[in-house]
Amino acid sequence: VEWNGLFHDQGPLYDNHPEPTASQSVTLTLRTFKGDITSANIKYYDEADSSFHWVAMHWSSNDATGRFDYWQGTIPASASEKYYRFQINDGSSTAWYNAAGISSSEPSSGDFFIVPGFTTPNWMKNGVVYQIFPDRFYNGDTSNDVTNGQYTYGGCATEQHAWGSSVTSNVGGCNSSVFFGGDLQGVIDKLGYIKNTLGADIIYLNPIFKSPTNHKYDTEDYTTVDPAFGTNSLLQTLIGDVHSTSNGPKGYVILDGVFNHTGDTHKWFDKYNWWSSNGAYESQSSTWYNYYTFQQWPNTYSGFFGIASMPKLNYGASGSAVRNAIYGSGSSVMQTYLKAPYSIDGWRLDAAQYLDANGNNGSDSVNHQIMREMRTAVMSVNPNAEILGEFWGDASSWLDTGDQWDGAMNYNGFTNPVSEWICGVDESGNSNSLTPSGLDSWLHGTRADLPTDVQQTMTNELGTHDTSRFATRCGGDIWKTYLGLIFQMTYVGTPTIYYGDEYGMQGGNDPDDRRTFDWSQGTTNNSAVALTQKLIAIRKQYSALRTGSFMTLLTDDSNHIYAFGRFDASHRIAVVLNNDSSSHTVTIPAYQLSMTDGSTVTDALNGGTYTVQNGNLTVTVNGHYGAILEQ
Ligand code: ARE
Ligand code: CA
Repeated sequence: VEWNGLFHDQGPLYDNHPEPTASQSVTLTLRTFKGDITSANIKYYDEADSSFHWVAMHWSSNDATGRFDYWQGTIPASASEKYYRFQINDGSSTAWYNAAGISSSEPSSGDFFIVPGFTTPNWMKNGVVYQIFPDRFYNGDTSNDVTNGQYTYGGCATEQHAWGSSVTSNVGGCNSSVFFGGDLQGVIDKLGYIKNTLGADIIYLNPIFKSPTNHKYDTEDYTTVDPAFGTNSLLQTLIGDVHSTSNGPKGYVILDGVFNHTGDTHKWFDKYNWWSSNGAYESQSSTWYNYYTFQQWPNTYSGFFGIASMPKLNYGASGSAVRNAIYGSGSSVMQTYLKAPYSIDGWRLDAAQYLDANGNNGSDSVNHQIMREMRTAVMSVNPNAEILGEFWGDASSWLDTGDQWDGAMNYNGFTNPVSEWICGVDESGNSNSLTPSGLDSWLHGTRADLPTDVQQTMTNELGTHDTSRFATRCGGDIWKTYLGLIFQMTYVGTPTIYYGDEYGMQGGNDPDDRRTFDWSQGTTNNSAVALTQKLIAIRKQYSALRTGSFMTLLTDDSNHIYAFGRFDASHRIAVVLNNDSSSHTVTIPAYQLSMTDGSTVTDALNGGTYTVQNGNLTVTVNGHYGAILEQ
């Protein structure tokens, strides 16, 4: 069997129902070189009977170039989750093919997934996220700025900023104590920049509820927007403006759900007696005493990473008061903001892996049980909502069964490998480099762990508020930012821009990665912003880049070239990325995308055209740049 001819994935040309209902059968297509094989079978495992089943495939057609055969087989409809692989025979040899790759012996893991009834939101698959750390984005209302001494504790920290002067009213440690006045009015004022100039349509806001720190991961009151950010009614205005089509594309809003812990100033805990009622810290007979885990009351209790200002919530058993308060039916935090008059579109779950019932930072079965209940509660209010988990490793145990999250922040399958390849350091700034072939196998492996519809809603970040800035990891070379942006906007998953990364904002680790946005750069006069605008427009134009198949075309380790295809019924696109500092003339196997000899492609980035010859395309790509060749 010629491995180089084999292809299957759950893109629209190869799988008629990547997200089937329980009553839809799934017809799979497998590609081989023409005449190469004598038979092929689907071997699938069905959770319903915990057994493998075989489906013989039949020849169905040839591709446009005549180089390939398509074989098809159908897995019958049912409600149970299934996993499948292919067995391919040519009379003398057998090959096995699944999501993890091709082998001559049968694999024991890495199969493709079928999860009937599980769908991830189309708007998330098709959108581009813009992530905002509100205190640092834009000060739209100076009347609500934090004033010196508003929160009273020590003082420290200097940070580098483009505007504003820091205010050192300090609760929560040095780095959390400087405020720059950014707010929700500032986001409203800059929606034109986000939606029209850039073309991003999903706003993910870092925490906005009342809290004494600039990052607001230590919630004081889930029911109230922080007064320095605005009011609850201004939040409604913001969401309405994002949803509105009068100022650009219809948009969506995702809020940061910090539910592993509260702040120690929350009334449930009330360490400093800011509230008139008794919190758990103040009295063992407090209504909320069981909301937390005390090893020794009052001063020894479980906190996020042991941080005293972030006492961990104890989720207890099903039906507990904490579960009801956070996601129960009715006026729980999660349901309230999903419903009118707010109608947010999704939650990002902060520190999601740690939600538990014993204060241990992560007790798996309880955690997964909580996540299942949370999904049910969210979907009952808005079945189109996005649940985005924060997890830095392989998040498949929350994603593969379709009953917990829709996607996760893609540190593991995007941020880290891309940073290592382009910048030569990982997301934490440690030296580590990758070759194109190392990069390709990393990306392939992380995709293979996830159902296709999940791959398409993993959020692909160059950086976040928890990592150093991509531009800084890459030594301030703006060309590497260009290459990072081209990669991000053409790869599988929801591109997620951390405010400022679109112009190459610099910054080291937290808190230096939260500098104020330099609005003199927030225009298409900035070359990286102009490129971002163009790339988002290209991504919006071609569904192949969003929900199409992915095929590796070239890994050239000595020239630092990585090329891949994205394609569906409408378009075939070859993306060529050059991570060398000099330009290279690259030949890629266009026939693999069924591009016919004599046909032309156009580089969507610069308008250049090229003709397919002898099955190949030859294109010259600038150093630290890319080509997006479409037909
Ligand atoms: C503050 C200071 C820091 C200081 C820290 C500890 O700013 O300089 O080191 O305190 O004293 C929020 C704020 C932070 C704040 C923190 C504590 O944004 O500024 O730090 O609260 O007060 C792990 C967790 C993951 C977490 C990251 C940061 O698993 O959940 O660490 N991310 C979320 C948010 C954060 C937020 C919190 C959680 C708390 O996104 O912004 O911090 O609500 C590996 C591991 C990961 C680990 C990752 C990073 O990859 O696998 O598990 O993530 O490294 O360390
Ligand atoms: Ca302000």
